[in-house]
Amino acid sequence: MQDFGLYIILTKPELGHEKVAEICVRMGVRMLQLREKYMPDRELLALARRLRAITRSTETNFVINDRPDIAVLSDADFLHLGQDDIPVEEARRIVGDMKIGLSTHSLEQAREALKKNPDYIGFGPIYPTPTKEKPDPVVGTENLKKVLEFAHVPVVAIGGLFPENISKVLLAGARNVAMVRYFMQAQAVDELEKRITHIQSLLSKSNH
Ligand code: 3NM
Repeated sequence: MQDFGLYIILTKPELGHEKVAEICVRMGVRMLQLREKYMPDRELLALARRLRAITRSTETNFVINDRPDIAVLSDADFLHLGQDDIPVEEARRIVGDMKIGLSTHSLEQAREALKKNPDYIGFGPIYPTPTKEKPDPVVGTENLKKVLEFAHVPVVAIGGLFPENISKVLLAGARNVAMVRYFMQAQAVDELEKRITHIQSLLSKSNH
């Protein structure tokens, strides 16, 4: 799989899930993940299907976090699994050959995860973040560099990323970045569009 650049995670978006998804499609965001840990299952499935409808046949891949069942039922493009979720081998029995991404929070976890042949791995938290309930210890950009050296699939840097601190992450070699608060806290459509454009342009500049 090729690097995909910006990876947007939907967790309680101020603008609403559908609105953010529409904007991501319009702006060519390649990865959009639904991550709502506390939504009742029935509501989550219905939302996942609406987001699938918005992203279907577009450049925007639709990713379901944590839930192989919801990923299959909503016909998602990817399932994303964390360290405490169902192991990838077990998830495979549910999702078949669906693409899978794995979260990792240390060099050791990254090495182990890569043995499972995921389509990409997440690596973080790069910086402290209150977004995750029990965040792992910060990994920092030096460890990110090391993972980028040995990973043979795209690595998504995540955790505490904002425009103010992202240049160090890009200098470390990151080609894919995921951010929750920076996008979810945008209060207006034009503000979200500006934020997406800003990160997309930083990513494309650092690619040269
Ligand atoms: N995963 P924000 S950190 C969902 O370390 C998630 O794998 C992480 O949120 C990891 O951009 C994180 O608001 C939250 O800091 C990132």
